[in-house]
Amino acid sequence: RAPVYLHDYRAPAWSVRNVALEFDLDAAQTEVLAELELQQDPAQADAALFLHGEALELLEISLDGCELSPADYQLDANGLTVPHARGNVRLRTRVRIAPELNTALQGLYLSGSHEAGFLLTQCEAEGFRRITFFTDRPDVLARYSVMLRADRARYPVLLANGNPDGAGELPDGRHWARWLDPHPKPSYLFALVAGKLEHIEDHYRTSEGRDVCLRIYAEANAIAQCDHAMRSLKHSMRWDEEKFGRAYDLDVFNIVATHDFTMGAMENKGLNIFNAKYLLANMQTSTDADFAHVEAVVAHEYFHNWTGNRVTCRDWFQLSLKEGLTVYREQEFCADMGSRSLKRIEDVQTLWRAQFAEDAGPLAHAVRPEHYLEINNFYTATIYEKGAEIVRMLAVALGRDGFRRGMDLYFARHDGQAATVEDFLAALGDANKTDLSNYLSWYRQAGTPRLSANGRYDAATRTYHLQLSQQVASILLAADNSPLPIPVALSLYLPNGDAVPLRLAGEVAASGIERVFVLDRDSMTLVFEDVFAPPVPSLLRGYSAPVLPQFDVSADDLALLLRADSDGCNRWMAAQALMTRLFDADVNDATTLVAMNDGLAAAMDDATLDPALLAQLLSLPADSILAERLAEIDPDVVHARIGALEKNIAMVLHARVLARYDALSADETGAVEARAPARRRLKNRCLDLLCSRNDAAGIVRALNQFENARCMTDSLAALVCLVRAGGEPAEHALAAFHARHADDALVLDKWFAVQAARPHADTLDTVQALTERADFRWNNPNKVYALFMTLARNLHAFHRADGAGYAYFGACVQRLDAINPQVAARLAASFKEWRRYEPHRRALMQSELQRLIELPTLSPDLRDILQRALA
Ligand code: DPP
Ligand code: ZN
Repeated sequence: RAPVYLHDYRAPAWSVRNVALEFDLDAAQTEVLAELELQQDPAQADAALFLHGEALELLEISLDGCELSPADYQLDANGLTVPHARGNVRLRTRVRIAPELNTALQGLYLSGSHEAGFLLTQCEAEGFRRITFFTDRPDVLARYSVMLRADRARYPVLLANGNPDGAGELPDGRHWARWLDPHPKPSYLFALVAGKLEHIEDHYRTSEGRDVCLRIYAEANAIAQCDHAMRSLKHSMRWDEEKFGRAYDLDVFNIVATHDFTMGAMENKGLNIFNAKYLLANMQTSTDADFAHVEAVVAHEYFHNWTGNRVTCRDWFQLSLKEGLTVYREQEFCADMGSRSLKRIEDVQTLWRAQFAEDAGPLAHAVRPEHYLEINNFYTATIYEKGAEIVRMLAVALGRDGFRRGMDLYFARHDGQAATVEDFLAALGDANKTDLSNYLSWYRQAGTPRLSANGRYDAATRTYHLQLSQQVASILLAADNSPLPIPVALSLYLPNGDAVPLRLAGEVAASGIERVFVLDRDSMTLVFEDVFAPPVPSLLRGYSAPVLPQFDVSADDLALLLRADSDGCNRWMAAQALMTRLFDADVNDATTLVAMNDGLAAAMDDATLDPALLAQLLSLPADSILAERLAEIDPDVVHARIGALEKNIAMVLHARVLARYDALSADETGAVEARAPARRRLKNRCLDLLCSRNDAAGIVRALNQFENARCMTDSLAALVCLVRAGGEPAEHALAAFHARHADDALVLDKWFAVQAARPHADTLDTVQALTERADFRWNNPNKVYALFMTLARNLHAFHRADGAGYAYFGACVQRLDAINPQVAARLAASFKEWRRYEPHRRALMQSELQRLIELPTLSPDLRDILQRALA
């Protein structure tokens, strides 16, 4: 395959206005008849008609009613060329495909077993070309009419995009249903579902007065777990009307759950398809975190109806135009539904753990890349999470009303179009009579920029000079390495914990205690007046820009922020900074240790503190973030230092943690209501600390919690502690958990993952043994991720010094590549930081990557990852 370059973009030579599809559905063999009304761009009059198509068996082809002979067209592995077509033509093709052999889960495939499964599609990014010949690119928007025919007993439910347009019976026990989607859409948003599914139904009346029938479809054994998703959907619909003025635009909105899905979920127009993991929820089988994920993903896919579907992407380089923007909208929705600062902390955690690591290694890429080999490999933390951070910076810089004005103009200008990042920035800027084009650099530069801050207090003049400066990422200097606009939200705190009213030199009056300054040069100095004591700067409040903070503040300053900052996110960042310093010093830094211990103790004694925020304050930064602190990563050092830090916290806070655990535990009701999850989060962090030294006091509580848990959150948290401690109680608990949930695939995923996470070198053998079980399936992405994504994060097993972890993992990637290349490529990316490791492991990882890349057959997806990792 040849790389695709952004600068090669050309408008489509051939577009499709209307398409009529007819499916004769069957798991073994499905026939697809397609009638395309094609239109040639007059400016590209000599361009041959080319349609993408892969793994299609062509049965019939005609142009404007005349059957074509093989001399009239060319077929190759990428598609179909009809050289003599000109102007406006009607092309009709009939193809045959084999859904049940489709283990890549792209295009039309079978979920579940041959006898009882159902048929469904996944077309983003380039799956539609595995269904029929088509101009399979996002800037070709067509109106679809879809006729589905299938056996009624086997496939009673027949769904496609848009509104239903009739249904009826056919001879031989077959039936039909027709669907009409009035909104022109790109092919990646096409979807159909056929099978035996139950549904729940509700209604929603839009602000425009449209009555929408909402349905969620799932297999019979899961239909009782769809209510939370339905509630989340209705909340999302209301929120998008209130916050962005966007109402839904069809008479029906359908969601379908499947256990066989490579990604999280898909926003197909009017027919969202979800990985069951992000749709089903029930207190007995789902954790509080699962509930939150369902709410977030339902919202995310719903919000795509405007940011993605009504305004789509011109080409796949603009992927973040829909994904970053939609993640931002999802984050804001969740913040409004729950706790804003908690949500922000979780989002920052994800960014630091997943995106910063990606951005620091060989797979780093810009939010808008300039080229790609395999677009499937760009559904990354950078496109999603960093993309959302850029939108957040724009929202912070423009303010709430300004951002809304900008979004209104973006929708007004581009509704029904395929847009670019430039279009987005222009709309936001024009609506606010400002030029935001310098934010394009954020989309073009890879790597995490650093922000440093140095303060100087002058007691004589009561002024405080704060110098802010940026350093672009040290790796991957892009063609564009101009300074970035970095919105810095800041406050100044006095030693007594009061915030200073902010007045810059030259201003007549102070305006507020928090302000946003945009650093758009290499460096700038802010001079604040009327500062009556040396202040502690609270910077990047709410984490106002996705930069790596390098602030010159003392441990005592951090302790002050941990105690007194009115921004929960910054309190948490202060705690994280203290812990990181202690990790750097292998806990041998008395001043920082005292500051952290006192700060955490004070937080535990503060009865007014939100328990969920307290749980976050008590949590260490992720292993992967701490590992990055070392010049060369040695997993043994990382593990030893984290253990020492954790044990210090457990020891110093022991009495408080024990008392808090017991009190929370006595109050536990297993409820789903708003404050219960926050209390459970704190309770389970306490349990974690109590078990960190393998004390009897902790283990007894974990056993007791496991036996008496009223909800999955508590049961799973206890199981994790028991499995970490190992021995007979762990074996017993694992067996009991399995027996209790043997027929629930999603709970079994947790059971697999808990074992793959056990911090021990032997976990590798455990994982190997688990793959031999009848309830493990290599062709099910959820099962594979539960075991192998978890294994890849396991410092002890994956990074075993003898290299067995790498060799086994590599062999599994190889095996998976023949089944589902996207899954294989995602797993292979786990090797991405190989160069950062100490020489011995570095060599072992490199040789495994080398072995893989020399394999005779590799999918383009996996090859792309391996090439970039080794480059
Ligand atoms: N477009 C999907 C999503 O992120 C991914 N397939 O919602
Ligand atoms: Zn999305």
